Amino acid sequence: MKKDKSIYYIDKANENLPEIFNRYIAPKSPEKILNTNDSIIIDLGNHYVGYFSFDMNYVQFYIDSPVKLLIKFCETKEEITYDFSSYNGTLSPAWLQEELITVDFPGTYSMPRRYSARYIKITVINTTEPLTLNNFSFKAVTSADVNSLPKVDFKDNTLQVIDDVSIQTLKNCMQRVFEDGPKRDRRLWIGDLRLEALTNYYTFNNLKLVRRCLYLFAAAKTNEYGILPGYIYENPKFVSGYWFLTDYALLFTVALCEYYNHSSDLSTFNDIYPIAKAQLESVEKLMDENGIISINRDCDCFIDWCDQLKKTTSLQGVYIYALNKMVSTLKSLNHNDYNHFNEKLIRAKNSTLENLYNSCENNFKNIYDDFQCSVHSAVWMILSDIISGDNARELLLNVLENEDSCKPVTPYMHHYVVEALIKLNEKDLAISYIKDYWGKMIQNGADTFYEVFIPDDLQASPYKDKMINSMCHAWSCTPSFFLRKNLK
Ligand code: RAM
Repeated sequence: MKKDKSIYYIDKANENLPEIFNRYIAPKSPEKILNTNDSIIIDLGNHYVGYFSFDMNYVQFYIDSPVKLLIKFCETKEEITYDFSSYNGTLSPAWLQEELITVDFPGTYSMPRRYSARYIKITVINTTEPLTLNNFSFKAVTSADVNSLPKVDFKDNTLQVIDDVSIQTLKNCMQRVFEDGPKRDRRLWIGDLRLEALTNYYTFNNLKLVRRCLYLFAAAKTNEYGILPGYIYENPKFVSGYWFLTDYALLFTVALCEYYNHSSDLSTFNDIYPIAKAQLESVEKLMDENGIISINRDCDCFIDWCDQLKKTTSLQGVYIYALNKMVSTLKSLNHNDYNHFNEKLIRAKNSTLENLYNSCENNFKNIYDDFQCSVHSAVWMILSDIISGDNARELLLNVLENEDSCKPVTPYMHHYVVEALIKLNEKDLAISYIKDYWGKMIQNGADTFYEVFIPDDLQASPYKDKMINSMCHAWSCTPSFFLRKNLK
């Protein structure tokens, strides 16, 4: 029965395969005769995702042996100088975008793989005669229709540029699915999907792509607790992911509710609702006697790439946040399950207040999180309405300023800080937060926003080597969502 249902969901996802738009970029050809060890750098003028081709020709004498070229695709200028052979990170070096190719004959050479780059460096490793390289062409691909993008005049140059870079980031991640990063991992993750979908609603508004992604997750194999995997693969065929993240599973229900609220597509909502409902109910198996969700190896939790972070309070916040979204969506639908979920919401709020909140000190230092103070827990407690008004404002400003509190690492977590500021009606603070954090990436030369950015530690990487970081990463595109929705 379950198997048939998952085939049904995959079929629905494939009915929603997006149209891919192509744009040909023809960067200038440096007029240079090249010999062994010479190299050239091609600048595409902006960050794009796509396919590269070029012409190779001999100058005077036909080249009587094959030519070896090393071709490196770089998302940033800094990457041009990296020596990939010294890479020592925890993820596979095969993600690093560099190819050693052999060109047998003069003429056009088209590289089969899709790349994510602004700069392309070509080094001649071996040639027996001088040669030229020119007629460069980069076929940029995306499922974002640029003609559907509403133009907005922010009357503020910094915000205008932040919006442009956010949109370039989102556009380059919009492919057959909402990818997390077009260099790496090139796949669909729930946490990224939720933020990309939100930003998409206020920019390209490609509903078909959101629908496709929701169906793909609906088809996924849940773990023994009934939790969805954090990611799926879909190319060349659907394969369910292997890492189960409770916060991401809960955000799936958020993404479905938001999709319905934005599109009014009731048939998709009804189709996928059983999966979303199961997420909210499955986490109950992870609750202790106080009603607090526990984290274990089989049901992990992401929240942020922050090693020292204790995550129980934040996860509890994500749970209540998801319940809240579900309850208000069911209410608007006059749905039979409204009372069922509303009761769970009331219970969850009470147990959270009782067990995680220190009302005397107005903070969430609790035994579950080893009395740790973090921006993460404050933000998720605000977003889930556990605290509000002056208490919430005081706590948030305190944890942001406090030197000892655990701070966000990824633009993903910074998104939720801004969301909390807006919820507290601190619009000016939200704008300066965006200008400060995302603006610094632009000062650092970003054409697209990064996977990880810590202004005081530019070499930071969750994978122990910055070379593997994705420098165009979907979850960082949300300034356009805030600016276009709340902060115009
Ligand atoms: C990384 C990616 C992705 C994120 C997961 C948790 O592999 O950066 O965007 O969702 O981690």
